[in-house]
Amino acid sequence: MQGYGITTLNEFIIERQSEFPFAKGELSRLLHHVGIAAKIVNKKVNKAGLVDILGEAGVVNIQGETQKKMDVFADQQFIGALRASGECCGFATEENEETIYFNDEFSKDGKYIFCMDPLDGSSNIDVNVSIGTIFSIYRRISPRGTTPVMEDFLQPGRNQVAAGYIIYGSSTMMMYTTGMGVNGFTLDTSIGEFCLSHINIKTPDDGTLYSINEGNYVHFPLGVKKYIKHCQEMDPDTNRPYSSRYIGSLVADFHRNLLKGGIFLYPETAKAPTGKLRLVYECNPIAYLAEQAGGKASTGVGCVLDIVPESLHMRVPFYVGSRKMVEKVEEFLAANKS
Ligand code: AHM
Ligand code: MG
Repeated sequence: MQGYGITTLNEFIIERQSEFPFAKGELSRLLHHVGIAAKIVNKKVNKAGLVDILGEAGVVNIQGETQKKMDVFADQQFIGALRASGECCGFATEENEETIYFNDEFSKDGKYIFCMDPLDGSSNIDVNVSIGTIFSIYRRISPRGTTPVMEDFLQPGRNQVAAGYIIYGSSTMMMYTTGMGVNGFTLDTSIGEFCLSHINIKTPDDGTLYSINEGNYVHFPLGVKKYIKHCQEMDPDTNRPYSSRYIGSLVADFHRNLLKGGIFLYPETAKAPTGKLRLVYECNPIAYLAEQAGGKASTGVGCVLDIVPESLHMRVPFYVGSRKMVEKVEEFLAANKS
């Protein structure tokens, strides 16, 4: 579609493939299929408000299937599309306790592991607030042609070969990185294509937005409490007080802060003593994007991407966004150990 003055996601993926020596097109095909699944899920998400009006929810449809919950639908769409690509040998998702793989030769030959949160922030669907899909891709460690093993899934975030998210918002966008910067594509619904709209995104080194669920304030570590006060204090030199912005959808909160400059915080709380967000398919992909855009992601004591996951659904405290803001909260945490 370049002749028309736009670059589609597929054009871009193919162009970029030549930057990787020895690339055989497998990752390109995989990303292409992510784009297809994203369009299908987008269509469904946009219909969410109509479901009740049309009387679809919970009833048996014409094929005899019961209407599925939106996050289960998204999960199945992505797994289905990526299985069809033949490039993935295994999946780990928020919707499934165990890893998923298929026992056919085609799937076993896949080179990649795909981890995702198919519909993050799904409690926001019913109220027309932005939600997202987060994904992370690893090269398998086990030999091709065999069934994937747990070590394939429990790799540190540094090993990611690609990561990204799709935000279903006032427009639908896909942002992804393959380790050479972050690029963003906006879905043009009139032609049904993701079109390059944000090239090589760099997040501001410092920002004026902080995003945290302050309802949990009394349970936060002392360092976080003090950091929040720091954000609220007056200091014209550093543009404080900062503004508080919290949607409660990680993708939407991160996306805004990435473009405008800010920090997202989800510390440990009484209800979530090791944090709420999942390392493998929420924090790692977002951390990789943040670093690729010049930002930073921390657990408060170290880099998110360096952690070797202990289990598929492991949770960690998560601080991500503009580099200087993340470093500042780390300073507060180090100086106020409880
Ligand atoms: P989910 O995976 O069950 O949707 O939960 C993850 C979401 C994130 O999108 C968001 O950052 C966080 O939960 C909000 O949690 P809280 O409601 O505790 O502020
Ligand atoms: Mg989630």
